[in-house]
Amino acid sequence: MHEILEGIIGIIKEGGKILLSASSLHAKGIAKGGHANFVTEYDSKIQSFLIEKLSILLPEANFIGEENGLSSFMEKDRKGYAFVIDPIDGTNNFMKGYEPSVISIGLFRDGIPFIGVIYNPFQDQVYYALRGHGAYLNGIRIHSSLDPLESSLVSVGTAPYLPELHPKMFDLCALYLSHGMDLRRSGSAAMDLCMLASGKTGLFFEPVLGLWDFAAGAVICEEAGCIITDLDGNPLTYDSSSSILCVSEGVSRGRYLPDDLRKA
Ligand code: 2AM
Ligand code: CA
Repeated sequence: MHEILEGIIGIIKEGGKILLSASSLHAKGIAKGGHANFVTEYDSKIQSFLIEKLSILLPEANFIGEENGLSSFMEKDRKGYAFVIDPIDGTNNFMKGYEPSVISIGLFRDGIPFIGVIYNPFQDQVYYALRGHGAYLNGIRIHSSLDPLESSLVSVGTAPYLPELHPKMFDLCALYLSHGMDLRRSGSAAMDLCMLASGKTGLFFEPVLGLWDFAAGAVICEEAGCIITDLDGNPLTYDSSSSILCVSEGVSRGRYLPDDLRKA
């Protein structure tokens, strides 16, 4: 499986070059047809590239992804291998030239993600993990922070596309701002999970995320000593969208669930 992991890392880095070339075109104002079309074009371009290369690497794998009507999780994906890919995570950042935007690739075996690879091409940073073998950033082992919640940064995903969730999201922001050190908002859930795995933050939450937003990051976080659940503390089922609450090893040693903090 280490060979498959190495293969995915090579492919994601090539995909990152496409993402970077798009952002430099963008910076020069060459793109025509508006932001949304530009992004759609690059989402599709990167996704097609990834599918082509990953299919050669592991021909028996299915694909689940955000773009171009790829399947959502189906019964067939519970058996064997399935790649869960997000060609550009942080789409709004990409549209605005606000970094980072990343590529995320998770590999499932029998319905559970066991390889996660996330590439931030702007800083040439590849985060990866193979279940049971630790988490790494550019070849160097990473571990989540041992700090408790009160001295940890908390990152939030705002679920901007679902206004009905905003009151709940702001309520959680207030709760974690009062129990943590401060709040951060990156715009990419995959990157938020990498920041947690590498010890920069202590807790990340978002009211709803797609499977492709968190699948790869979940493996990386768990291998870095984090605990990942939904916002009620239930284990993830990895078959659909979910709320996400992920904490570092240090934060996991104290109270951190919203209901527990409200009672405290
Ligand atoms: P994207 O950039 O690939 O769209 C931002 O809050 C995070 O939520 C990003 O990781 C973003 O992924 C993700 N996101 C955007 N639209 C979403 C949707 N409709 N459902 C779930 N997650 C979404
Ligand atoms: Ca995404």
